[in-house]
Amino acid sequence: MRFAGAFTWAFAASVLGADAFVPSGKVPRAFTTLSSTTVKISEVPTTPIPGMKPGTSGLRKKVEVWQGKTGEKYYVENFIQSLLDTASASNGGRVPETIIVAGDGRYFNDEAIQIICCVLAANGVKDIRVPVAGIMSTPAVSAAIRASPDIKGGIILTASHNPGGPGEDFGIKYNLEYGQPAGEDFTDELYERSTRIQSFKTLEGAVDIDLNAKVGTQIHLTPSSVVTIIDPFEDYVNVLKKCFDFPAMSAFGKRPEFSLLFDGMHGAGGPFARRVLVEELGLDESCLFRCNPLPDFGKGHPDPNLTYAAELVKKMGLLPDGSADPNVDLKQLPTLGAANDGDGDRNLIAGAGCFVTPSDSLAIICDNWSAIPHFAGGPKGVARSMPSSAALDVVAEALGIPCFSTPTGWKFFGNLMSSKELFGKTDYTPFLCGEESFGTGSDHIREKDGLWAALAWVSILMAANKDTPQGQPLVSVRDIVTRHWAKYGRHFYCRYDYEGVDSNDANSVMDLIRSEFVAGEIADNGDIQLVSGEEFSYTDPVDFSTASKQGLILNFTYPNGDPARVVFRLSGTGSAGATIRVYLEKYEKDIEKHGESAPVALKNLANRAIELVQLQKLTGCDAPTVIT
Ligand code: VG1
Ligand code: CO
Repeated sequence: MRFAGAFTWAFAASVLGADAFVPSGKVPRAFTTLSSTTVKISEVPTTPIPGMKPGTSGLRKKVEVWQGKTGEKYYVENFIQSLLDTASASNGGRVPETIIVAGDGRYFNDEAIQIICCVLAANGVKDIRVPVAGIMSTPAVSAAIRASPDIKGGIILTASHNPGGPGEDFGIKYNLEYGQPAGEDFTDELYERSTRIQSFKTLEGAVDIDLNAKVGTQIHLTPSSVVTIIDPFEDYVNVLKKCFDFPAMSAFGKRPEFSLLFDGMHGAGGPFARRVLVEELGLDESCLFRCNPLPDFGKGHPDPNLTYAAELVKKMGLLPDGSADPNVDLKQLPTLGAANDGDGDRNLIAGAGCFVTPSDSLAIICDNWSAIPHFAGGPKGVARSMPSSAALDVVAEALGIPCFSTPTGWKFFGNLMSSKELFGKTDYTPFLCGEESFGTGSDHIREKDGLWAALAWVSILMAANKDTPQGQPLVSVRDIVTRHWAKYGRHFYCRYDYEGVDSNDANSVMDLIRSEFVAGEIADNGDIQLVSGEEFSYTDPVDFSTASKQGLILNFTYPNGDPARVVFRLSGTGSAGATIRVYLEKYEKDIEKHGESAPVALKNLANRAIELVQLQKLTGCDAPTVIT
């Protein structure tokens, strides 16, 4: 038995309850050395398992697939061996000496950690670092990798915003030595190796890693491989302290007019929110909502958008379409609401009665860079994923800084952030970037960062209220957003997701767009007129690598000449079937029209585009599953 007496997820969940995470520094460091009983390295024959191709961010499958319950034994072992062989190949044939293994606490987290540690140790990885309880947010892993030059990679066990628990998703992401998600060159090679794997190495015998051991505990798996239990918080909190003015935020947090509500959605971000918001900034415990990680996320869908963060949305005085609920007294509501996804890298931002779209949030952070110490002197470059709105572009233009439009997925920002550091090219740091899918961040790490976005908004509110006298109502999130639109115009934005579509049907929609509107002649005289179609491909400006087929763009013109755009993309993070994403955007300069709700403002555009591409006919879907 590989992990006799292994730690169970139920225990992890209880450990992560109210007071489980003692702040680092106060944790007595143990440095106990435990030796597992007679372990033997064995090479186990295996056969390739199809479909191990990582998508937008890691490989995601139903947990039963990873558990080997669907007929394919050794799923985790095959994947990790292929991953490690790829990492070794890019390390001059030597296995990386130090790797961090952490997860978002979802169902199968702890069993997977045990299996992975055995494969790593058997392959000769000398120094394996695992956080207390096996739980760490994705941004914290990125920070830890960057803080320690020894760490050559991070294996992150998460399916991110996908649900967890039996019948739901599990996944594995891999981050490279500068903290960035592995690029397509790496994941393509990993996949290729997975198609010809013959054997993997693991340990035989009773290996039991007590994930609840104290920080500093060392468990020797082989004479040359040791697992060390690490503090999940320290490196990450240090990085945030450099980005923001903690003492000033702490003082602002004490103003009676200010309050914050943070929804951890029972993901890995919760303990980090507690550590930063409550223990560092001194906010009241009541600002934390669902901040205890649970293996099934409390049966929720840990995706912080208008549909799945419905409880927070309601608590912020919003209707499901993101507009303000007219029957709620805004004065009684929190000043700022924020939510994380399962692995803590996404964010939703809302004020009292004001949902901030991620694209607007990014543009507003950019415009308010002076409120955030990390951006001292102003950002030198910004970027957004192509389907995100152009709200960022107009701010970048006003600031006179480069603005890049990249394919979907955080891995495409890495080279831009590290352009000088790794390639000796143009320095774009401080750098700000984001995606419409509730991802925002900067070059403080190499991942999007949900808590960072919340702190960025606390900083913006703090700066906006530096002259607001005590006892007076604060300049609100809504004020900040409407002033931004008045200054730059509003980019109405919304996304329709059609989940659980048959893959062939989804592909036929994409094929139709390609043949009729990208390759074909467009002769449209509709009310909202289709003027052009294109397929997005990208050449990385730093290393010149290319990515093709990254989204189909349809450009429209309204009768009054206003431009609009609809992008179609297939999701690369699902675990079964296909999800069609339809991204809708329309620019409005007229301040009188800024008050309209986005889904209403975009309804005609959506109807027009969906009819043109015959989505209903080809997929049988009458309505989107998610509108956000
Ligand atoms: C989605 C988002 C994308 C994001 C990715 C990973 O990908 O659209 O912007 O980077 O998820 O986020 P896709 O291929 O499903 O559209 V996370 O927080 O799930 O790692
Ligand atoms: Co995520």
